[in-house]
Amino acid sequence: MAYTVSKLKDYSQATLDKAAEKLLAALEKEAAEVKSDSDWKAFRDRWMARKNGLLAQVNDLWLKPAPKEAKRDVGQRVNELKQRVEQTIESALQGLQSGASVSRLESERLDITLPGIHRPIGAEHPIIKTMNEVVAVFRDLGYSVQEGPEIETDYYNFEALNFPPNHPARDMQDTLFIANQQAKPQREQLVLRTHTSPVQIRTMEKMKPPIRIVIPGKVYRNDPPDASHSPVFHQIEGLAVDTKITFGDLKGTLDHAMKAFFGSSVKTSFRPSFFPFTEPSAELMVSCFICGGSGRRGSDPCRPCKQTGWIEILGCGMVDPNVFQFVKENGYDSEKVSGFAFGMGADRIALLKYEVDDLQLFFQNDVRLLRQFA
Ligand code: 2NL
Repeated sequence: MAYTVSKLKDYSQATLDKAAEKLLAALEKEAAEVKSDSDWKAFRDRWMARKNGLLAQVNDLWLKPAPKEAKRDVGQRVNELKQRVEQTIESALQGLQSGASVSRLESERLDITLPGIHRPIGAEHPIIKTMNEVVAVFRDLGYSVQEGPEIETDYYNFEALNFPPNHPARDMQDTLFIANQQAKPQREQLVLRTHTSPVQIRTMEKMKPPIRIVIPGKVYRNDPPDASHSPVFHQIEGLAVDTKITFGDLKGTLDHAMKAFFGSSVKTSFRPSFFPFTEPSAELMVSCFICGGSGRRGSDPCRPCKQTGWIEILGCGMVDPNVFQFVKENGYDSEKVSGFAFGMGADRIALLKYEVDDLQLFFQNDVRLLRQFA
């Protein structure tokens, strides 16, 4: 039976004590039964509602009819009961909330010892990997890395690199030109850079000698794609300028770099060559790191070196004084400084190193190829 407030039969201390005791017992019992927010609201309203709440009834049935001489005493008791009711309602709410936060902790429990969710991660592309490895070799020698724009002016891409005005590389056959440049003077006309060499000129314009730099980057040529060509490919160039740099420095530096990159057992060999921006120029051959220089793999001919035992890796040479002429005002006086430079194709080196036989595989991004580098 739910508790109800009834009239007092008299206003003696004993009757008042008993009535208060009954009320408080009911209050505690109901508070203990509050299990949810809606329980609590019903509990609060049953006791506190202005109209006909139990406290309002206490007021109406106990205090109002009390005779004058008992009013003070009854009023005080009613006030005490009112405070107890308010406190009990408040602590029932708090009990509900702390119970809720315990269950929230329970539901958000995180076991950090469980294995994580496996997400497949990407891998460095073999060309980028090759570039990073080559760059790391030169970083260890104290070279800094430079980068520059892929859209270049004729000046930086050709003129300052000692290409004569009618050199075949300036032809539409070889170079990708930006459209609608004819109105500009030739040196300002824009092309997609055909090598990373323009960055060497830009660096010499902003940094005085001595310098040691490597430049990795994308370059462009008007070549249709096939197993060994692509309109976009990658180069790594290097440049060292100082007083008294000799061809011996070039040979020693590049021999070390090849051993660091391909393994200490490779040999190097230099053969005469030609580039517009170097004099003298050379091609660097590395003993075949696939067959060890024998030209054979077991009973088969070695394909990467075409049975010669040697693989061409890069072009190099001593910086042509005509190139220094363009940056002479920044301290590059060919009477005072000399330098060597080299350039290599990262794509070709990656093809050889990983024995991939079609350059297009590097640009199709088929996961079956890429996964092998993960
Ligand atoms: C190759 C050959 C080479 C250079 C690049 C260079 C740059 C300046 C001055 C002199 Cl600013 N040289 N770069 C020199 C020799 C060869 O590249 O076969 N690259 C794929």
